[in-house]
Amino acid sequence: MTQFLQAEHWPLEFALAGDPMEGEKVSGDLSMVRPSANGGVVVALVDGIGHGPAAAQAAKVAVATLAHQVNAPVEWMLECCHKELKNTRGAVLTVAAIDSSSGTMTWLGVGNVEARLLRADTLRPSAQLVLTAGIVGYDLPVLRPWSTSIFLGDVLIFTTDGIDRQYDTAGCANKSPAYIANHILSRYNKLTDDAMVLAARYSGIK
Ligand SMILES: [Mn+2]
Repeated sequence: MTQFLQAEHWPLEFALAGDPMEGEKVSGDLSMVRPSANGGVVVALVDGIGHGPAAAQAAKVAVATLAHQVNAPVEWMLECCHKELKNTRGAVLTVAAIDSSSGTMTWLGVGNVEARLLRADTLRPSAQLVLTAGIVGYDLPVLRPWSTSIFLGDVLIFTTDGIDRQYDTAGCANKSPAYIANHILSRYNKLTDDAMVLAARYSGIK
């Protein structure tokens, strides 16, 4: 399943590729991309603990909570999710808030939703988010968001743990988000869990 989505006036184009674990009808992996104030955008990928309907329910609660907090600091988003997920299985998630006015991205992850930032300018080093162990809803660690500059054409990639974390992006930096998401899912789906890839290219405010 691959979806390519582009909303007008959003500062990025993005695509999702994902499949539930074999035997499951619903995926416990769920993404959110929403515009925020001043031409910003918030990108998140959530993995409900385990798989199946209870995992999907936890992921839905997290995404709904994030959607209400897109203008808040990312650590506040996580704290709200922690509170709202207490009556669910819990989830792991990574969120990135892009501020187009300053060209800055602030990202934060609890658990193992991996996040990388590939640079359009190959002279700039790629970045990978340092994740903190924990489960949102049960065990929230000390939250340490990181900020980095983001440039036009940079590509943000989020993957849940159904994707081999050693995935290779050689040749991907200049491809479309749909190509990148599909490429990673088709080659690196471990098939032992729900799997989802979110790829987004920062295009700035047009
Ligand atoms: Mn998982």
